Amino acid sequence: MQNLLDSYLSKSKEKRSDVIAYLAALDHLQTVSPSIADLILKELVDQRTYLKLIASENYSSLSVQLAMGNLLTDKYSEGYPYHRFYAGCENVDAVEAEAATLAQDLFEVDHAYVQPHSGADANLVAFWAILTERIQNPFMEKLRKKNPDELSPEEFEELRQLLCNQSFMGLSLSSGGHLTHGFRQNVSAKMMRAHTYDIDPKTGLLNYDTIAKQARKIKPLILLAGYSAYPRHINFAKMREIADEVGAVFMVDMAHFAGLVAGKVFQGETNPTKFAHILTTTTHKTLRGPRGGLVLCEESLSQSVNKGCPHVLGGPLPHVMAAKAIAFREAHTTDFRNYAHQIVENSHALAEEFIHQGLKLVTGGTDNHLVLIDLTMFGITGRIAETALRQAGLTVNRNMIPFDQNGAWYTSGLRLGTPALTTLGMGKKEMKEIALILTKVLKHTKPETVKSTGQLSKARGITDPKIIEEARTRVQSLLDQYPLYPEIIIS
Ligand code: DSN
Repeated sequence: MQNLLDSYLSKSKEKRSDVIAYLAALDHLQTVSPSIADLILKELVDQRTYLKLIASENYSSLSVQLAMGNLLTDKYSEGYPYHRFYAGCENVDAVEAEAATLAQDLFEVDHAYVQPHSGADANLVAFWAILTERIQNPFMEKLRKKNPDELSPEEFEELRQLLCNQSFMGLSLSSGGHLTHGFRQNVSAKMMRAHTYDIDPKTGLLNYDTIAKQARKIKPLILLAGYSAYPRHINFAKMREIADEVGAVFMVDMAHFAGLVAGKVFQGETNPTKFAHILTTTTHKTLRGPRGGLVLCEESLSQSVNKGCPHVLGGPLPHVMAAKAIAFREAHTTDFRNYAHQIVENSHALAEEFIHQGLKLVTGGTDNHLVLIDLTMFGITGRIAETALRQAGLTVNRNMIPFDQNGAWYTSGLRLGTPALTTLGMGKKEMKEIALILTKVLKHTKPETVKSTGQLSKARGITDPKIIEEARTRVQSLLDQYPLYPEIIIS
């Protein structure tokens, strides 16, 4: 069994306390559970072996990771700061309050709720708060004055029906929206009446006039903006105007681009915090914190949002809230702002080279951290491309393109993002090289023919092995120049 701390101390001139603590923890885990320690190190090796181009992933700092590995995990703390259902929460109160204050300052909003375990949870908390606070009708006005325990069975049933009958509008999955924005099989489409809006089929862009027309017809309680796979800016000022015109609450899910908001890349009409009544995000994507969620809102929604646990969520994770506080502090620095700007510069560079190579990109380019490649010109599905690229040393994810004929499993697109590689320090030159490697692999990949049917497979492809080998060598050269967590020395 190797001793990671000894290797570091003997091979490195620097003696960083975060590294020492981190490696000592891993060494210890090797003694209590060699299999788990081994899997953690295997994951490190895996992440070091591939170029990570998954748009929703990143590499968090050792400090963020260290903040999660401690006794805070042992504490139950249902409720919210200074209002708990358990005794002995004074320190968790302070942790949560500090994380919330840091988030409020970072995003310049009235209120932050740092408990959600994920972005999907954050969306449920936000939906629930809006349903609780913003349905305008005499029945709800009456109920708001009552203790919920005092509702008669008839009133309770009427309430349930009323909640299910509320409408919201979100971007459709096939146009780049998230599952929780009203995808039929998601709970979001069942707890309310979900209506989705699409991008303009001609331009691939949001058309605010079309969205406004749809909103006037539907008059949703919630107008939701945000995406998982839309490579362009959203004009949040226009979306807010539409919401105001139809009397909707304007909610933004900025899970993908919260780091670009925190890093002041998205300003003016592209900064959602200036226009939304309520915002949600994950904390682990461009924001580069621990895996988790966050709700931000104006004061009038704060009380209901704070009741996220126990009304919507299970017990908070105080150790993760501590790590969120560390990440929000990190995001408050000039370094982080430079990082956020570089993410977008890198994304531009990637897109430019793809276009130069003749590839088709959805919307013809990007304004943010992601690029969506339309693979139809190659005659392969996203699934085939994803597998070929993984063999070549690139981790990407297949994704639907708007109005995709191949559905969500096979898809006709690839979504690439620059947040993780930018964390490693890569810049425009490396993005160009990556675009060249990736294009070459795609050009030399063909679908297999299914013997039994004679049809082209959507799942299996063939790539020239020489091309894979060449790509692997070029990928390795990039990985060698920009190592992941170089302080963790595995012999
Ligand atoms: N799974 C995330 C993504 O990859 O975009 C969204 O939840």
